[in-house]
Amino acid sequence: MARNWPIQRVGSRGENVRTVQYLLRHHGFSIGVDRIFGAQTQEAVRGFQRNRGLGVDGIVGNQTWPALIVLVRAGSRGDAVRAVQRQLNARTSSLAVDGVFGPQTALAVRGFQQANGLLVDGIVGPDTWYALVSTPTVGPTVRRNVAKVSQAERDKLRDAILELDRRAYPDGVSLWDKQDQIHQATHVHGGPAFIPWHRELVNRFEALLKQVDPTVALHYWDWQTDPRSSPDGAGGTVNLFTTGFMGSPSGRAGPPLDGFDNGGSFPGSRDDTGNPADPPREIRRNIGAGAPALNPDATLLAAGNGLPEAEQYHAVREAIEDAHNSAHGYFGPGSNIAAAHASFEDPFVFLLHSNVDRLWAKWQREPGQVWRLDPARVYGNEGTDPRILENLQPWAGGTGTRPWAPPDNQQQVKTCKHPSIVEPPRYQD
Ligand SMILES: [Cu+2]
Repeated sequence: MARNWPIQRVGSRGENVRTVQYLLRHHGFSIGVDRIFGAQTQEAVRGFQRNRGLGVDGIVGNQTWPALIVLVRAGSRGDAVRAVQRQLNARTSSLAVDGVFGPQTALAVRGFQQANGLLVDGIVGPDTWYALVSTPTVGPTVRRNVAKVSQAERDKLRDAILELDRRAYPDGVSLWDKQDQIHQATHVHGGPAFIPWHRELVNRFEALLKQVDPTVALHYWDWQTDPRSSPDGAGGTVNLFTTGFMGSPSGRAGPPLDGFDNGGSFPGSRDDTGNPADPPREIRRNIGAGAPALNPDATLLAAGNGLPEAEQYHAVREAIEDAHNSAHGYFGPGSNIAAAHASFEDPFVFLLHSNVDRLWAKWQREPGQVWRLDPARVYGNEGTDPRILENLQPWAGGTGTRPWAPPDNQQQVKTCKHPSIVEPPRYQD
């Protein structure tokens, strides 16, 4: 099939220009990398074309792209790897642009290949290069109040969640069922790592959703509102617990989540077999009347006000976790979300946790408090706590959970101080 590589020429700007610049550097041209196709880049392209016996026009199109790209795979190093890392970061990854093709880059390449219908081999050859430079990049998405986004936006989120139960890890556990397995294996609650660990969980979950649909965002439930009549921002209300979105607010969740549980039957359920690939017996809700009785956001965020910087994180993370505990309890006796061991069997828990993360992000971004964006300072006195300094599990491979353990060995080692965790995701109130 004839390919139409995206034409890059004088005046072009953006990620593909940066890719051209990195690849020219790979081929020995000492040029700057600034995403702008100027005279210096043009001169280097002409030089490259001359060396290769191509038509010398200074334009990177169908003739020059295939000559510029090089095979990049595990163990590769240098500017061609940087080009790949930048392209992946322009989508959903947050890789270090270090020019080293390590396990994280490999994982991101595989995710990209899977999302784009390519052979999933972790190797960047002509097909993957072509997809990287020709499929549109979407900018970062913003997590918004799920009652205030459009119905289409909610549909998109629902569909992406449903799709996660149709795709599986190498051990046969679906991307959705894996979430409960992760939570069961770790239970990071009641301590300094509660908030950052759950940020990693939520970020990773959103990255999975983006493999299904790069434009989807993990919107949040504002727990100050009754999810059955949450203000839509336009004078009306939205019921989040319908067959069109998250299922029933009482009894079995049912459609559209009826494929997510075992229909209430114990035999063959995860609860019976202990196999994380089997569905849980049932997803139940028993939501109380009205909205949860919780302190307003402003009160939670002010919990550390007036304390020394080093003591503020402790105060705020406790206030947020307490409110979060009550929000879990709001789903009622016998519900999955109210049960510590079953809460991640119900997808709505991620909308609750997106809200937990929003509050931390909001606190971090308060004006005049830039120290809250600094990994060395944000946790205050708790920054030396072993729970902040240890590697986050199960992704570091320490709990034996696949694919972050043998035989897949896709370990990803990070602590709570990693920039990708301290950096707040984008939220809109
Ligand atoms: Cu929780």
